[in-house]
Amino acid sequence: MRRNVDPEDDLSVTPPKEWAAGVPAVAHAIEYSLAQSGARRTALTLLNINQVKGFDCPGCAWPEPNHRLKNEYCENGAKHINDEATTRRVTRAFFAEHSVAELDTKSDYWLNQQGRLTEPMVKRAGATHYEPIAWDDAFGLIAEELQGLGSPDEAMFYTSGRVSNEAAFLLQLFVRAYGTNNLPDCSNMCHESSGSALGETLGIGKGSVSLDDIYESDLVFVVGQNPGTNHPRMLSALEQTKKNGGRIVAVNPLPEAGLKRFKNPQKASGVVGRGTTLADDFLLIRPGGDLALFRMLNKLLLEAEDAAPGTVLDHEFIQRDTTGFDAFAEHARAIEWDDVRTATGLTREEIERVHERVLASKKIIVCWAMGLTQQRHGVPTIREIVNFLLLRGNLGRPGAGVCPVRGHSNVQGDRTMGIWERMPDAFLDALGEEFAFTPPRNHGYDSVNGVRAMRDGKASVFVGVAGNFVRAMSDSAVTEDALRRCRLTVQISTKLNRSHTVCGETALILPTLGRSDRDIQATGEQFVTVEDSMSMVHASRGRLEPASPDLLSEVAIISRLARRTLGEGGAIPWEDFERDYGLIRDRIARIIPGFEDYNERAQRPGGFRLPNPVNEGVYRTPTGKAQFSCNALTMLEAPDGYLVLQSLRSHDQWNTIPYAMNDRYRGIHDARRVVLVNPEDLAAQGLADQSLVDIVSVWEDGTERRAEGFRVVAYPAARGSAASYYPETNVLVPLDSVADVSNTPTSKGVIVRLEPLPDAG
Ligand SMILES: Nc1nc2c(c(=O)[nH]1)N[C@H]1C(S)=C(S)[C@@H](COP(=O)(O)OP(=O)(O)OC[C@H]3O[C@@H](n4cnc5c(=O)[nH]c(N)nc54)[C@H](O)[C@@H]3O)O[C@H]1N2
Ligand SMILES: Nc1nc2c(c(=O)[nH]1)N[C@H]1C(S)=C(S)[C@@H](COP(=O)(O)OP(=O)(O)OC[C@H]3O[C@@H](n4cnc5c(=O)[nH]c(N)nc54)[C@H](O)[C@@H]3O)O[C@H]1N2
Ligand code: SF4
Ligand SMILES: [Mo]
Repeated sequence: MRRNVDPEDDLSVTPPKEWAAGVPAVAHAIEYSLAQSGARRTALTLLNINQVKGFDCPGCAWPEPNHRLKNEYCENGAKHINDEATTRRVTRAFFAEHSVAELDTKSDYWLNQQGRLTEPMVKRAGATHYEPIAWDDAFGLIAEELQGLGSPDEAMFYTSGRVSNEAAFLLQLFVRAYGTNNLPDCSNMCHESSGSALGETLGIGKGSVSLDDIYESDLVFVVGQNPGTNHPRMLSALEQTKKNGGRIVAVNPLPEAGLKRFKNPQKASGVVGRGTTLADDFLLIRPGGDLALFRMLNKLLLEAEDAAPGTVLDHEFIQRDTTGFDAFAEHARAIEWDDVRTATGLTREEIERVHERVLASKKIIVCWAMGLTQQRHGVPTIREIVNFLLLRGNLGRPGAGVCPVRGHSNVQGDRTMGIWERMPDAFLDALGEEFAFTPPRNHGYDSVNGVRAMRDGKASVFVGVAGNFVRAMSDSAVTEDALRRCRLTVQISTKLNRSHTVCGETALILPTLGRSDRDIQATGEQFVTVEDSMSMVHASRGRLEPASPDLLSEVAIISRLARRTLGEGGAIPWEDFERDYGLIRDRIARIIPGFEDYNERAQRPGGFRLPNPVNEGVYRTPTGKAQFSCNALTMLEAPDGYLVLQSLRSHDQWNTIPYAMNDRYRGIHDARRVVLVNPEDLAAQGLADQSLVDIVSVWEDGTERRAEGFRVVAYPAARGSAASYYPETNVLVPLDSVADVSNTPTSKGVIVRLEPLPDAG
């Protein structure tokens, strides 16, 4: 399981940074760009990121402001785009030289550094190497496998959130016309808990706020999120909040630099000055303590209302827009300070200070990301946050609302387009009517159930559209074994990754255009569209010469595969869709609400915003109201000698792909196999700073999982917690360790012990 780390770890540690961004950030990005793509291409790519006539940044889902500057990107956006725009190439000669077994010993870093994929490749059953295959033969091979299955439910089609709306719409259409809802996606491992909790309580699984709301807010909570690394331009928005007099509360077990102070690289003051202090309060919470925190904040609000009736709660809103208040209020009052202290590790004073801020604020927004969603009780935690906002009517008005900050640049759009194993009947009805077929109704596999199905022999064909499923999923050993059991695995990818080396009996690599590549079809140059975290939909146009003349676009690959699998002449005009993406958008406009005049509106500067009914006081819940809920207190309890491990992102990686071995803001250099632990916890365990350990996780059924050879680093993290990078630590997350309701792997809540090793270094 352990693969070479390349380059070898050579750890050095400096004190964690107190601020994020500024000139070093930009300089680091340019350095990476030049190494990957040379000066001219670098200039061309950077000039086009997030420009009205350019392409959408393939990084995160944070929205672009309406008034765009010349350099409307961050350090990490520049790194992502240049990783795609690299001039390095993986050719047939490369695959002839390296066997699959040899490639499988290489690190994730090394695989990615080989460059862009250039032509379709096949690994035939029993073969040791990938060899070239013509596009038509590749489609024929997949079609034959799909047609030969006992049931369409024996195949699954994974999507990662970089896929455009057009490709995503075609994919789900193909998969449903073929006969299954097996559409697992990266959302299952990401914001599924947000979708579940918001869907239940507000009737729509999306955020309700816009960028203007962030600017206008009196108080923004940033919970379980590290924007300095993962949504860097969110810091510019928070800077604006502060400038307008708003306040920020950060809740996190790590004192993340980006939440503390920000030096804006787009402003002269950010380059030379001290920057803006962001978090007014920083709650260094124990992992998994957020449910207890928000329950206590809610109890304090109820008590404040008791003390001064009519002054604290928004009775009119509660009366008009919500249901379930009485039961909630009774339940909320039952929480005790002792339990909150144990669950959160926070003092009463810290929480009461935040409560005072809440009382002083008329417009509150709560932002969150993986620190909440990847906990076992992520769904009830987010429901409790909804309770918190409902109490004072912080929904559907300017400066207030829910803000799950989404990950991949189009992960939200993919869901809107129907990439979900459980799309509602209204969508399936409309789809079936438009294209004259009967979509299947039984729910498909999500990511966790997909692995179970492959493991148990119930599914044997895996098709991945973007992403790196085998490294993204939990329980690496189990997931790898499951994929190896498949008859056929197909990966539609831009770059080499582990999902190409851990593959089925027969395996295909289908190389495709990236966001930045020019996309020319029979009717001319095409654009695609994406939806950001705040429901803005807009066009994205590739500008660069494609990495190879043999690449097909995702739309072309899916259309041709559909024609081969389903046969010619059905009611779905696949060939026309491939020729003119505008025709795909016309169909989307006909069946998905909010997309009227799609082709025209997508091309306006900034695009258009999809309506969120919550902002009109409309709740698509069974009661037609926003739902208060009662959420039992759950906390993560590690036995003596154990810690709660979270697996997170370093500053120099994009999900499963390390770009370099550094995590600058946290002061980690030239190493990834590190685990950050509070010095007092290290002392209690008799471990010296920078000593070598295995991380061992224990699961309820008594099984143990091991990640070998990590250096402990004394770090000012919350007591009882540990942090280490993903994907190296995915081996520790049991497949059955999932969030209640959402089935999301609990990547942020793994109970582990650290076993000292004799130190060779
Ligand atoms: N540069 C870069 N940008 C990215 C990505 C990337 O890999 N690289 N990935 C993209 C994707 S797909 C996503 S989903 C987002 C992810 O964005 P984030 O959610 O910011 O990503 P993580 O690195 O997983 O960080 C989780 C944060 O939650 C905190 N945390 C962990 N457990 C808890 C807890 O129990 N309670 C609280 N309050 N906090 C907790 C951690 O300390 C950390 O600060 O980023 C997107 N943007
Ligand atoms: N332990 C742990 N596990 C986690 C997480 C965690 O925090 N901890 N986070 C989870 C989260 S939030 C997510 S979203 C998943 C991420 O899971 P994925 O989305 O599956 O993984 P990525 O690393 O983003 O995928 C990178 C690959 O995508 C391909 N690619 C890039 N751009 C394109 C493109 O434009 N088109 C195509 N076709 N392919 C492209 C490249 O080949 C590249 O190698 O991981 C999850 N897993
Ligand atoms: S904040 Fe996200 S979307 Fe914006 S430039 Fe940076 S990585 Fe790209
Ligand atoms: Mo994500």
